[in-house]
Amino acid sequence: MSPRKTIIDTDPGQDDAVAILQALASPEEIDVLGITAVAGNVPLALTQKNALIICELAGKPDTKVFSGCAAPLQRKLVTAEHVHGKTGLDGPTLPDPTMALQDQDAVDFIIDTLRSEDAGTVTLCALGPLTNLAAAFNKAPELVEKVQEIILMGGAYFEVGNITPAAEFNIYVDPEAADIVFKSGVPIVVMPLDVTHKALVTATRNDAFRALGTPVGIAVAEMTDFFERFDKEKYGSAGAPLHDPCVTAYLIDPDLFKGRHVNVEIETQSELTLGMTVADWWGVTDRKPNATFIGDLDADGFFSLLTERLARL
Ligand SMILES: [Ca+2]
Repeated sequence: MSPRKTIIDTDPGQDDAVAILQALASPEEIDVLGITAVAGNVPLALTQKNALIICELAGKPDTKVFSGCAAPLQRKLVTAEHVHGKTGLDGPTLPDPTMALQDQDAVDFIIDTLRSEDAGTVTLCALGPLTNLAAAFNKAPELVEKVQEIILMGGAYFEVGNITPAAEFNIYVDPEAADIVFKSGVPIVVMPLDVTHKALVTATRNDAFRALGTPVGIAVAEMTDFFERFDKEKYGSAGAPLHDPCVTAYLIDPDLFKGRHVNVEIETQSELTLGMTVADWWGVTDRKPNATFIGDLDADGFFSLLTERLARL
């Protein structure tokens, strides 16, 4: 099989960083056409800078990185420095990037790519709020049907919320954008908290990253060390969940994951449950399935794949 042409839309974020590293280390499966930054975990000025830092850490300074939307479609940006630190990449000390952003806007890059590539050959991986994708769909609705698949980290059903009691961060930050994406008709695979909370970096797994002894392995271990203090305190879990790498791992080996094809709707009105992903996991409505909602993964397989790929960089 030839590698899937992929655009990675992202708001790095330590877990975004690990996902980007895994993608750039996996050219047999993933052809990274470009990385589009969006505001989310931290403001856009930092997410785009962090994307450049990660490409340089990966030794892939030729990767095209684009700057996207600085704010959600209709709302004020909510950020998550309480999880990711002031820079979004707190943990390791990484040099400022020397590579530059592309001149083109991220939304226009997504549109131009969909326009120029054959229908059904471009996959969109979304690791942050869905603002850039929704903006592209709003601007060029005729291109929506050309998307092969959207694989996104966002939402939750059984785990419910992490930024509010009802909502997961990426969907909560831009629920109107999420609503557009989930109503788009594009085949969607969702990595909700239900599965990402099972991708836990235990001490043994983090030692395996560190034991790679490479700048990438050590940086990933240090990022995870930083990231996990939040989840250990909040959830009492054995380590940090690697949310976003679930998306890139799915691109490489979908058999690691199990889910159901169900209807997922986004709450955009209620103050109480804004950004909730209402997933019809039990099939109690006759609403049409629009997404494959993942619920479980082979965690050991996931971490051995990730470690093997990071070792290549
Ligand atoms: Ca992210």
